[in-house]
Amino acid sequence: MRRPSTLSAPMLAAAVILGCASTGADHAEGEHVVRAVARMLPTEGSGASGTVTFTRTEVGVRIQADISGLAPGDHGFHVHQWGDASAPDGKSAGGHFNPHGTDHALPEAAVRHVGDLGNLHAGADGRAVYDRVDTGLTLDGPNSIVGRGLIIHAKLDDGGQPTGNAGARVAIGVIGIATNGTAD
Ligand SMILES: [Cu+2]
Ligand SMILES: [Zn+2]
Repeated sequence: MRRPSTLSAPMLAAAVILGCASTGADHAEGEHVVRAVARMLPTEGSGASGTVTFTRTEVGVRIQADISGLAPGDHGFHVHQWGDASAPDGKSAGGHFNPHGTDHALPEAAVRHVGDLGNLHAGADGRAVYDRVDTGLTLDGPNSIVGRGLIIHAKLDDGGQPTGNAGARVAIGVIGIATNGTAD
């Protein structure tokens, strides 16, 4: 369920502070996820597949995607709420991962869903490569995307409400901890 947009300012501030704290590498205890991966598989009727990695860096999480089998052009790319790929059409992943109940936007916007990653651009050969560092999502804490779903859509995410008008889901993956992807 989406959190109502009437989320109080103090609650929102607390959420933001927790989110920022979780990006630090100086936690007193515990193991931290430093690298996560999603194997993307085609939904029913699609031929799109590939791999996406998420690597913690000093300045954010570096996201690297290499996807093949797409229609040439732009394809919305988002972290969705649930890491559930059981439905053939990918709908079991739910809506965009949006822990702060904000509006949808493109990834460079100051306010957006945590899961808003913009678009993959596929060339004439159907291959899309994406490589950017994101400061909105994390691999630990309340903004953590580990265990969530990753979706590639049929159409362009135009930044419109409520979810960018990106259409059907053509590939789905579940974001998990990569091999040897933790550190103290
Ligand atoms: Cu999506
Ligand atoms: Zn969104």
